[in-house]
Amino acid sequence: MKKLSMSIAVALALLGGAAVQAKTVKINLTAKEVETAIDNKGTMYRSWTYEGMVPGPVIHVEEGDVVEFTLTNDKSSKNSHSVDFHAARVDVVKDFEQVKPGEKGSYTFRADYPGVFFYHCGADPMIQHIARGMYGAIIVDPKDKSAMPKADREYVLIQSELYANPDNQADMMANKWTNVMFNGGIFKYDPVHDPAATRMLQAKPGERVRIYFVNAGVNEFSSFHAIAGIWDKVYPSGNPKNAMTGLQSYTVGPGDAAAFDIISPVEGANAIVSHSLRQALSGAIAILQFTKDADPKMGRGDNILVR
Ligand SMILES: [Cu+2]
Repeated sequence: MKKLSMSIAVALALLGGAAVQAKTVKINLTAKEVETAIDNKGTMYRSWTYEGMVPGPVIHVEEGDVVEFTLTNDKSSKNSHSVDFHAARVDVVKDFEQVKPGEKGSYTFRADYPGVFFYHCGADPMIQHIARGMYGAIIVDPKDKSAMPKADREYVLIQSELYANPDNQADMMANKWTNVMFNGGIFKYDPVHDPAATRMLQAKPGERVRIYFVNAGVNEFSSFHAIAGIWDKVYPSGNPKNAMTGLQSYTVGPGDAAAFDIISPVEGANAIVSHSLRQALSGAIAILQFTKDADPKMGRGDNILVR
């Protein structure tokens, strides 16, 4: 899998006589129209993507970072594409403008608010560009490292609906989806409902697991719940100042995101679902296995979003 190319330049600025670090982070994404698997059997779907994958790469910056962003639209693309970062405060017309095949577009923003934010294509028709797979998560770590309890493991889950025929925009407008997916796959992390599933989320009992949850939609609200568990903390938009305690479910609308902390006192499984049951039973279930033997690589490094 191609790693997100990201280079970091650190500049020192003198402000009021004190040295203040202003970090500039270069983020590059390439829009590509490719086939991707939408289930554990490998059924292929004509997707529009960032970096050839659904969801797109997880982008990780720190509160206060200046992000210099460039979108390259691959010359093999048949459509214009764009990126709308929900972590940015910019000009929708100039900065979120669509980029033609073979061209590049750039803009700069400062990540002023910590948390987890949706990013997606906003090219016309947006409903189709997102439904085909042009979405991802950007995590803005708080500058104050003590603002949230430290997570032992972190996972990204992005919910989206699957429309059988990606050319049929009318079905998207009429909300005629067939399945709801986490991270672009039907029952991707659920061997209970799909014996072909080989992947699960893992942690040890007692560990704090933080799930960065994004609802890409395009239409459905998610009632995000852990079956056999309780959310120790929920942070709407992932901002530490929004902490709520002891929740069973929390609703995340399309285009929204939140961070969910969970700790299990026992070994065993939790089933992470959208408790809107047509969504869960058509694919939006992920097993979180709590075991003393949890793989130390899971929920860390590149395994925050389990491919
Ligand atoms: Cu697009």
